[in-house]
Amino acid sequence: MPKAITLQEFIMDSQAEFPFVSGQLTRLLTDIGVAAKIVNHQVNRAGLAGILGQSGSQNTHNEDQQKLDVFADKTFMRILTAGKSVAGIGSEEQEDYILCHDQGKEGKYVVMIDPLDGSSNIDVNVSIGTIFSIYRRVTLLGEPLSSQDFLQKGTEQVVAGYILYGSSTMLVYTTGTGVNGFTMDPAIGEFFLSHPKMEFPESAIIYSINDALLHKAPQAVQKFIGGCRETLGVGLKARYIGSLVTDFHRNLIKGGIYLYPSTESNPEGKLRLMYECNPLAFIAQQAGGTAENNTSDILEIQPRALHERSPFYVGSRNMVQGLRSCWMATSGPE
Ligand code: AHM
Ligand code: MG
Repeated sequence: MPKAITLQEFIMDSQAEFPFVSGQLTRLLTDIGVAAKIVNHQVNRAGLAGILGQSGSQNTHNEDQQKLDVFADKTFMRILTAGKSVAGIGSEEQEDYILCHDQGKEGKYVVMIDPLDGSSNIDVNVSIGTIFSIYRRVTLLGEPLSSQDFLQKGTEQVVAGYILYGSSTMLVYTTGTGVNGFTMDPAIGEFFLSHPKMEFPESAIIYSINDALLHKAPQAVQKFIGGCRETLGVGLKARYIGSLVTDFHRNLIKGGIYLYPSTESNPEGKLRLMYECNPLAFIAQQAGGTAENNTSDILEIQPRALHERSPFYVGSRNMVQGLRSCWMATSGPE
């Protein structure tokens, strides 16, 4: 039997293979793995540890924070700010970006993170996750960070990944040379390479959308879903968990599309460009898929604000292209 490869070994081997992966990035990825283990431990104990339910506070989006949201945010912040690699962090749970090490003068990287995605599913014991991406700083080392370090296009991501706290705990990430997935062995608390070179399968079989939004979605999305429904039973299946990271992961393995559309009341949709759309768009692209909003490639959007939202259609290339044909067949983006 071949020797199992740990996450740490894989990260170290990648460092030798790809010159841009510096020692700092290796340490940063290792820190994310450590924080993931701590959050995973707490997620698994949630029902016993008195940390189910709301924390009593709201995040910057006026959404009620769950106790686990706050715990996950604090854990990632504590571990990432303690290392020397990170100059600044943008978190879905924090109003403004966080500067590390003397106004962000040290550290080559900026991290964007959704510490606990799918938090409405915590109390019902359904899979949730963490989504992250890493960018190189734009301002020179030794200078304070500025907003331009945080508002970078998705094309500038150096690493993107997610941790899925599911029936098993997985860490999936890309450094721009394919996507690899690692599964935690809970007995020893170690991630092992379990899903090398992940790619969307050629045949896509799943579409995922919150059906209650459909009548308010653009005509193109309605037309596309109408087409999917016509093939129900003979090909496609509808699946929607309500944790983006979980819906995305399933569709990556089985083939499919995830849609969170714009609506009249929320023309920008719900999902956040920097914390959710960009990282998953980069992973999708590296796995042979693609991601768009109503008008353009997600990775090409120039962000204007840290907490900017975007409609999000991500998954197998043929299905996203099918949606694009619907935009063209209707009068275009509304
Ligand atoms: P969160 O980051 O606060 O958990 O919100 C994002 C979540 C996604 O995980 C999920 O796909 C979506 O919101 C579900 O929204 P809805 O309940 O409107 O379908
Ligand atoms: Mg989220």
